[in-house]
Amino acid sequence: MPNVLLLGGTTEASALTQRLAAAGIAATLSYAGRTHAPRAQPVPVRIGGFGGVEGLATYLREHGVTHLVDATHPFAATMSRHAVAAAHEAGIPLIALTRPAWEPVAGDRWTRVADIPEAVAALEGPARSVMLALGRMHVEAFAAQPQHHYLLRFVDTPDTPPVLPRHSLVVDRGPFTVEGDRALMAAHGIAVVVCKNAGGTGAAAKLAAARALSLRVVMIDRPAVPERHETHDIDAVLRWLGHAVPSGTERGV
Ligand code: 3Y8
Ligand code: NAP
Repeated sequence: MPNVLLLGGTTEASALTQRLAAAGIAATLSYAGRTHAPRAQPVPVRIGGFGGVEGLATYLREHGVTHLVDATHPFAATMSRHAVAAAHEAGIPLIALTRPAWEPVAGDRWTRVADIPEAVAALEGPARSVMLALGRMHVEAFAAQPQHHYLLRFVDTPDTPPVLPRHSLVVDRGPFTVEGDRALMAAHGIAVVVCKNAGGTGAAAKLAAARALSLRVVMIDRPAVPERHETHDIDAVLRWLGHAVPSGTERGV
């Protein structure tokens, strides 16, 4: 019987834990511990880093993990690199459950950039209202463009106020809605939205909202992750675990 370690923190990871619990497959969901109250899960949860590749390899061996599923966010590149290395070291199979990158559609006004520093550089110019839909970890970099009024959205109330001289803060966890994001952007007179190409459904609302308001979007491309067995389909993960998925069941997210 499989004993799965699932590296989580995404909508897809949460959808997979529901399917694993329903199938009676032993699984543990792992969070880094970035948020105060992560979503409750129908499987046991562990919270905190493993202590690098060695720590994860030791965890895999000591807990008799038979399958490693990396369902982390596409920008959690360090975790994904460690997962590939530790699975190899511990001699257990790994699959990544990811979501396709977002692609621009008619009406989108995207400026694609490679990383956070390029996103900061793309904000050169006169003061505007800018929505930083990037969470908490990268806010400091934007102090290099202090002329703007920034709208920030964090999962938790920060212990110390953000360093940007002019900012408004919204504390909200996704998944978000188009109506909600559109109203938020209109209320703050947003001219530009900065976001990561997260893909998936949990954060896509802001793209549709920006399109409806004809706003510029600075879209940060994903960091590189190592070659690995990868799927976008939850049913494929269950089949990979040796679980017969009846044909015609609902598709994974
Ligand atoms: C701790 C677990 C679920 C998963 C929900 C998804 C959707 C909502 C959208 C915006 C963008 C952002 C941010 C975001 C989204 C989902 C998903 C997703 C983006 C939780 C969660 C954890 C985190 C960590 C957090 C980061 C932050 C990033 C906010 C839980 C809610 C901006 C990414 O305060 C901090 O330190 C927050 C850190 C990494 C990026 C950053 O730099 O601040 N996610 N987000 C996970 C852990 O500890 O291992 O608390 O329940 C999960 C989710 N966040 O089960 O429903 O699938 O992507 N998360 C981005 O996409 O740019 C918000 O505001 O529009
Ligand atoms: P990261 O930079 O790739 O990883 C940094 C370190 O955090 C890892 O080396 C590991 O510590 C620990 N870590 C990361 N994910 C973990 C997990 N699921 N379980 C246990 N330890 C984990 O990671 P990140 O970008 O900060 O993302 C952290 C978490 O937030 C992940 O669960 C990710 O899915 C989620 N998330 C991130 C984003 C984002 O924008 N980055 C967006 C949504 C959700 P050790 O080296 O000590 O093992």
